[in-house]
Amino acid sequence: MSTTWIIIALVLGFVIIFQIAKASEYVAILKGEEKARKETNRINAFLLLAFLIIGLFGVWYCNEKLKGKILGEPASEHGERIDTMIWITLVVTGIVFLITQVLLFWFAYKYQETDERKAFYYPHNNKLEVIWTVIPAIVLTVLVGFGLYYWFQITGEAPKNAMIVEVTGKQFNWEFRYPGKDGVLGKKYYREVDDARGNPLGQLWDDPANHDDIYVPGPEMHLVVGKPVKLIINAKDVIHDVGLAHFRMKMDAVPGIPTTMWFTPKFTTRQMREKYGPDFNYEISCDQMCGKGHFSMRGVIIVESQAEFNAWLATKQPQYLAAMGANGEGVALPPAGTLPSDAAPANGTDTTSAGATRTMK
Ligand SMILES: [Cu+2]
Repeated sequence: MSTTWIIIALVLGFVIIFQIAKASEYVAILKGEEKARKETNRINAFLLLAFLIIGLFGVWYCNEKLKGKILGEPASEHGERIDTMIWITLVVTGIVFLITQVLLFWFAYKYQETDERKAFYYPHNNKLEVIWTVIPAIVLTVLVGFGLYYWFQITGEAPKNAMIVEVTGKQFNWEFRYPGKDGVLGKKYYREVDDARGNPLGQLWDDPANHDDIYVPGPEMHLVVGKPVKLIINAKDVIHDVGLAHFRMKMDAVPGIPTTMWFTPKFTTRQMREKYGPDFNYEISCDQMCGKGHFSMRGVIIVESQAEFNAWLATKQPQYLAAMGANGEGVALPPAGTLPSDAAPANGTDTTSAGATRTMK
């Protein structure tokens, strides 16, 4: 039904425009072709000037209206660099934007047709072509170079003292895993994923590194202020994306390919609330359209002191114990060595982060 209406509207629109064009043609004939053209020219020149003034006012107005409403100050050192790059890019392109737009519209107005002046025919100039090709090329190269330099720092090796948190995306929430006292995440295998048996991440219980790993089902991830954190990112079903707007970080969560990124939170959640109001929360959003519930993949990051973090972690039990409970006393786990922990990744069928956790050891 709505398609029919759209077609009717389009046809009507076409007929109206056609009639207006016809009518203005008759007017031109009545007034005299030459006079009508000059009049249209004058009107167009004036409209272009008006467009310039209203347009520039609009740019200023939007900026004024939205100032301070976007992301606030970056809450990580990486974020500061990202913001610096955005500012440099905005200033450079902003200056070019202003100069070119003002010239374009002002010239169209100023040099409109008059009887006293004839247009100057100037079809080509090699020198000018070279200048306006080479200068933008150099500027863009510098900007991209800056970007690459920072990108390699951000995605490069995390500092030695970094804490590790594993983030797993699934439809539709985030799950977290902390490595426990040994600082090492145990191996996983996707076929072991079994919520009913207390193993939502597919941890391999014959790997002792798993015995102290702490599973946190979300939506809260806890981090320590001033301490670098390395995120090891996984997905269980489709591609998700860990989007940390306040830290200016984002990284895809891909099934079968663990990705990483690291950053250092600069302010605690409490400090940010003092600045931005009591409702402030660091957020994890899913930045990849991942299905019907995509919008609901909101996680919250609590940045706190080391002592607060330790106290929080102390309230959690290793998932190993929960899984043992879920299996029930007397129900034996498969004996060590029978799980496909080591053979599987080598033949390429592994779709967990086992590969990543292994290289970290
Ligand atoms: Cu998602």
